[in-house]
Amino acid sequence: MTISAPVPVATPAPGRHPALAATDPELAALVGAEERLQAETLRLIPSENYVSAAVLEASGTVLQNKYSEGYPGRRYYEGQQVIDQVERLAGDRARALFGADHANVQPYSGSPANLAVYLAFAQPGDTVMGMALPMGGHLTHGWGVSATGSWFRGVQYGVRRDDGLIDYDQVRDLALKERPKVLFCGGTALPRTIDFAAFARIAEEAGAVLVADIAHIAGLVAGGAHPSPVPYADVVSTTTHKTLRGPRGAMLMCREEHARAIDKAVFPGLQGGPHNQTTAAIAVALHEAAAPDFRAYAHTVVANARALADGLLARGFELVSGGTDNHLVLVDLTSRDVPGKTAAKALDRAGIVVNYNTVPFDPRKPFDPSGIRIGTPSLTSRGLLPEHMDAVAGWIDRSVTAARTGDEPALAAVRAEVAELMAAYPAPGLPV
Ligand code: DSN
Repeated sequence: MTISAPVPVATPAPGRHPALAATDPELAALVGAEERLQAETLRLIPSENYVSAAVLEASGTVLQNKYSEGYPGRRYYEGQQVIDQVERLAGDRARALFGADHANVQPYSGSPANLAVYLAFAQPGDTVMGMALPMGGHLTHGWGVSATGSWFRGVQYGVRRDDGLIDYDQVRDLALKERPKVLFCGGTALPRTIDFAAFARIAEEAGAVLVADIAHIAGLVAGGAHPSPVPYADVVSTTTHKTLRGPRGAMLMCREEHARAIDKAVFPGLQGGPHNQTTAAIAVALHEAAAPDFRAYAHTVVANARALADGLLARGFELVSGGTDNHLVLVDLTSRDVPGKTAAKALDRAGIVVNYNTVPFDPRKPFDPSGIRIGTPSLTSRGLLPEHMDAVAGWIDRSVTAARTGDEPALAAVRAEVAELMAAYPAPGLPV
């Protein structure tokens, strides 16, 4: 394997958490172990990333110490001279980056953000519509085991059996039949471009509020590597920690006409005080995402995913929808005769971190499904390029084969090769 010399992305100092080590060595050791794990492994979970050292610093500041229920200029606590500015900065940067009328940066994470959307636009028992979880949707898009599928009447669309793509005519038929109050598009295992204009036409015809959940692709949208839903959707919901590469948090953006309803639903409808240290770190991430090199990052994420998909296809893997347009690849392992969970666990032993995942029309149970889901946001943050993806596909191939035959030495050999490559590409924000 020939690998070109990497540009180091971070060289953090040793002895990184002295106060923590002195106060709680047990916890400090765990943090150190996680840092090592993140540094040494090839992390392919598409919803994960490496935040920058600046984002890490912002999320560990004394902003943590403040309570600030309410919104800038309208708080229920005094002493908000600085916090108001932090939250305004984050909101302004979100609006500027995505071109949205309004941004609420307070949701604690993606699920509370989506719950706030229901609170704003629906009553318990109302019909809501989203993509089914096993088809690539999210729990909070009305799936039965989630509050969103039990407090509301969730109707669900999927993808076509033959090509793994969304059938927009089918979505339209279902929406016109069911007349949902809220229609969600987006998901967690969708490898293809979402046609937001088509969803907007359907929502308008059906009289539904259209919510684009771009948690997975927010960084691609910000970097111009996926079309933006902002011109089409009433509300855009996103986490901030996936391709957007910020702290664990979320944002809701919407048209001006919905701003009051969304703000009221987040606070006081659903949440108490915002996590100000997270708001600050979101502001930093949005600042980073507005820089020209983030555009390059977003496009490289997609180029890497395509190259990885090609490498897997060349080795005979079956991919849902036949490939990818974005940051993720959904692999159906049925023809390899290895359950997804067995493969994911073997890959983990080989230093390659993925998650097992249902594939559309999966005959297996969600806790041991037929597929694995892999993505390129993290490895791209470490500086890997399309030229590296054939090696990654080769490691996945060898590990999946070893999973079937129980060949632990083969997994150990892959792990050593992975560690060697990762050592040459330091992780942002982690010790080298
Ligand atoms: N956001 C989901 C994921 O894609 O991992 C989990 O809810």
